[in-house]
Amino acid sequence: MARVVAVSNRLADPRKTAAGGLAVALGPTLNETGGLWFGWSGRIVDDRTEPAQLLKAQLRNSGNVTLATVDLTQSDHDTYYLGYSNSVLWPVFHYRLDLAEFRSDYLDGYRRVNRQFAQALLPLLRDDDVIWVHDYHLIPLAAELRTLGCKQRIGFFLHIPLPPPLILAALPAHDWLLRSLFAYDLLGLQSEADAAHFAGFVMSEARAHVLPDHRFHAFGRVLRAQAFPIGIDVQEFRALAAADEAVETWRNTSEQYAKRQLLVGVDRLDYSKGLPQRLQAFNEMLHRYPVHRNSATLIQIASPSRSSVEAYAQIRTQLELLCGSINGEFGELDWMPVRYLYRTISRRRLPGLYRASRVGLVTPLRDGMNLVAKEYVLSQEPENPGVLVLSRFTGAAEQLREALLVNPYDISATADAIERALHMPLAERVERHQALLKNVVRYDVQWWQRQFLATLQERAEESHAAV
Ligand code: ADQ
Repeated sequence: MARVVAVSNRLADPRKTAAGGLAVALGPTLNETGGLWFGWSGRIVDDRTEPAQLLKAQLRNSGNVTLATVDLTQSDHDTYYLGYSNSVLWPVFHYRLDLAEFRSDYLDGYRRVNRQFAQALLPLLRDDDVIWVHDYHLIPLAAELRTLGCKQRIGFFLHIPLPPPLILAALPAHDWLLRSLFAYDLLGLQSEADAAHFAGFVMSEARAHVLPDHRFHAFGRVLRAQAFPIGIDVQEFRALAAADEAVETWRNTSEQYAKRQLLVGVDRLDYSKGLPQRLQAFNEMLHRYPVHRNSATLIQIASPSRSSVEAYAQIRTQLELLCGSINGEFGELDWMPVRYLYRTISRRRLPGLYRASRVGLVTPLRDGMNLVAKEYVLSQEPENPGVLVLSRFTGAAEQLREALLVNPYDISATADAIERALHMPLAERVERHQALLKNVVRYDVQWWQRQFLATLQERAEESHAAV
């Protein structure tokens, strides 16, 4: 197999345990192919740093994998990362035009950093590499690489949702972004809904021709675009679940709540995750179903995220107010309905916490996939599983049909679903869980990366054959 080159905004050392995320997904393939992983080092340097220094990647090895990183200047970080990536693309792609800050300096910074990344990556590439670029920070990377003469196969995976055409069309630079995507050979999306939005967008905005096998012809190039729903590393997570820390967390939490019913939410603190609506639904459930007072307890873990972006600071305050008001209204001397933790908890404890919880609440207003939903399912005891309450607006909802699917905007219906989950008879819980588990195990992260890379290589062979 050809050498795989992964590119993402941040990278993690694949050899470090519990690295999670992409490191777990890509680590083995990068290792087997002696691969390269390129991205931002996480360091911010002075604006007066010599351009030549910014274009020279720092290399280090992790097993068979080469990690190549570059620094960002303060102004590049503020415009490319906080600005265009997280204050324009993130809100717009999560259907939140109201939160987007369309500033031309953000777009300039985004273009500049993508160009710099391409210039720093190019000298590290070999002719037969397969390049896999990840996420919204790097949409124009392939176009920049092509301008520099790069002919290798390049695939792109979008981890966040792709909104409907009319929302995308509100982005001031949407035509440029769309053209940039056609510099890739393969575009991977999380869900069929996202893939349909892409098809609608290229047909209306670029008059693309639709070809067989998910391919589109526009701007003189052919791009294959289809859904590759991401999964979790089932083996890794099962090993975490069986290890001491998870078992201990499960025992302690179950003992502590032996007479109560636990609900759990684990999220990055982000406005897309629907946290205020979740708390409102829980509040309404306690109002309308008094039987759950002094019993149903929600542990909500929200890890700090992008706190220097204004919209994130606001959601944090809103959440703290809501938790305080629910606890003030329903709390007793020996019971608080909501335990809210504003922190990241160790990945090693997560399976124990999920397993101790009768209900998993995953209710984003919009989410590309949502891996917490899959982790929750995998952590349950098959003979006595908990119930997943899942927003229909997550990519995961296309696969996890046997969850209790909810519309998180409908507070009252979500409150009813939480009530139903708390009361669900064992036989129904087992039946739903079996179906969910089958899906999570079958479509794991290895399946995802194998499918994507095989499709990317297939495209290459076909186009070579066609020439
Ligand atoms: P995220 O928005 O970060 O990812 P998610 O898919 O839920 O969302 O993944 C989060 C990961 O971080 C999970 O493994 C979870 O266990 C962990 N995590 C979250 N909050 C935590 C906390 N408070 N403490 C400890 N661990 C926590 C983006 C997209 C998603 C898409 C993924 C992968 O927004 O839609 O599913 O990428 O493609």
